[in-house]
Amino acid sequence: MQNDTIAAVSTALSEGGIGIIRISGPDAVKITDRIFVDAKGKHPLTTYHSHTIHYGFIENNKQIVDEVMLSLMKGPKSYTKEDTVEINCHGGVFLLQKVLKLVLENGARLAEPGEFTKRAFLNGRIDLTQAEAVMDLIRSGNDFALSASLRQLQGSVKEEICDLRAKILYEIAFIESALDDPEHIQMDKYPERLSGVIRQLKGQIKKLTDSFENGRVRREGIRTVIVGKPNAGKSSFLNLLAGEERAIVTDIPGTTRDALEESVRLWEICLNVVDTAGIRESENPVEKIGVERAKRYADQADLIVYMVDSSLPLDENDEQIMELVKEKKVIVLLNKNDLPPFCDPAETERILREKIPGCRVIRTSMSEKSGMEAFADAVREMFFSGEIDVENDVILTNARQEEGLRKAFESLEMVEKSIRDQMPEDFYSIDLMNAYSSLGTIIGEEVGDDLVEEIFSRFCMGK
Ligand SMILES: Nc1nc2c(ncn2[C@@H]2O[C@H](COP(=O)(O)OP(=O)(O)OP(=O)(O)O)[C@@H](O)[C@H]2O)c(=O)[nH]1
Ligand SMILES: [Mg+2]
Repeated sequence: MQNDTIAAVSTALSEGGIGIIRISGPDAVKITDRIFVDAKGKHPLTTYHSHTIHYGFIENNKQIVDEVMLSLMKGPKSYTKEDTVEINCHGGVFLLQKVLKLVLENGARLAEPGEFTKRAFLNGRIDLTQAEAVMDLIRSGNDFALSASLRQLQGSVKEEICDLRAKILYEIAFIESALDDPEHIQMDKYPERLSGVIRQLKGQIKKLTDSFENGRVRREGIRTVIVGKPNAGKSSFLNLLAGEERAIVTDIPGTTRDALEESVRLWEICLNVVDTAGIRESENPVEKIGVERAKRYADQADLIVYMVDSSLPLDENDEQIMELVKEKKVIVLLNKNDLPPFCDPAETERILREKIPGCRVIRTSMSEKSGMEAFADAVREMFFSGEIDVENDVILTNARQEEGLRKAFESLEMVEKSIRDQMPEDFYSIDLMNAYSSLGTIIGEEVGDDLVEEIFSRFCMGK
């Protein structure tokens, strides 16, 4: 336990409704008691029970500084496991700073960035994975990152890693005891059995590593790829989403040649939108490359926006596109509905739904900027219903964690090699031990002090 008491403003410093000052450490109650009075002007803080909230005032030399609500959480049942007091002030940067200054003058020290979370970690309240999740939570720009962070906080990564480590430890223990007591523990068939275990462990690690990739995608947003024939209005759509003239728009079919990426926010959801070259048979070598690239992007998309010019008939190029995207999550935009349609839009819709099962169809006009709300609603609905959710397993969101997994994987491959080369059993345990400690770095067991410092110094102030 740390023996000093720290304090910081733990909400964003803005002219918001309320702001919170958090105080943690052995003297948290004593310090706050000096400046907090209840409605009767008494200093009752030391008589309050833990986990209670109180109305009162922050006072300085008998002058009221602010009217506050105060929460009291005595350790170990607090975030840091220490005595913690939170003062909910009325806000305003100036007032918050004034109250904080009073707290510091009365014996607390200003917390370093991330120091509350660091204490939570050092006091065993959370592991390193969870601590990093808090940091991501603070920073996360959108709700996907938020849900991933929240689940990490609940320790899903930790559980998975602990499970892996327990299995490895079992094998190490088995080998060690067999070497100690060869008369009673048989090793005859052991290499075969160990191979099986290693294969399974590698599979488990591989899954975690893959989820890292998804975690990255999540932070960046849903990979959304706009496809369609030339001139359908794809680049116009990107520009409308982006709110600026990102892509060149002309009435010449084949304007866009290269893929163009843009990050777009739809309320709480972040899309990573790629505008691509219009797909059609072409002899032009540059356009051909663009079309190939468009197809590749489409293949990797979480969400396809298929742009159709509804003033023109569906043709063989559309056939090709429908074939390309039929297994994807697709929103079809029947665009240019300011123009007379080529045929009854209902008929076009019917064909599209038949060719792309489960697709959604929205009528839009880029020139009149209509249909954008309906598009946003469709994306939200698909996301929140889980339809375009790539997240199903544990999600890793951090490069250091991935590094630990990679090393563990390599160590397990070394064990496999030793088995193949018929090396003596103690060779297995060396690499198993390495795998064990690499995995440990992910959850903060086996971490050097400097690494701990590094991670926590990246935290925001007051968390
Ligand atoms: N009337 C009308 N014209 C539109 C609409 N959307 C786009 N256009 C026009 O259609 C032409 C092509 O638009 P773009 O956005 O460049 O189409 P694109 O799909 O990116 O075309 P390529 O890059 O060639 O594949 C431009 O002249 C736009 O102004 C619409 O909703 N209504
Ligand atoms: Mg274009």
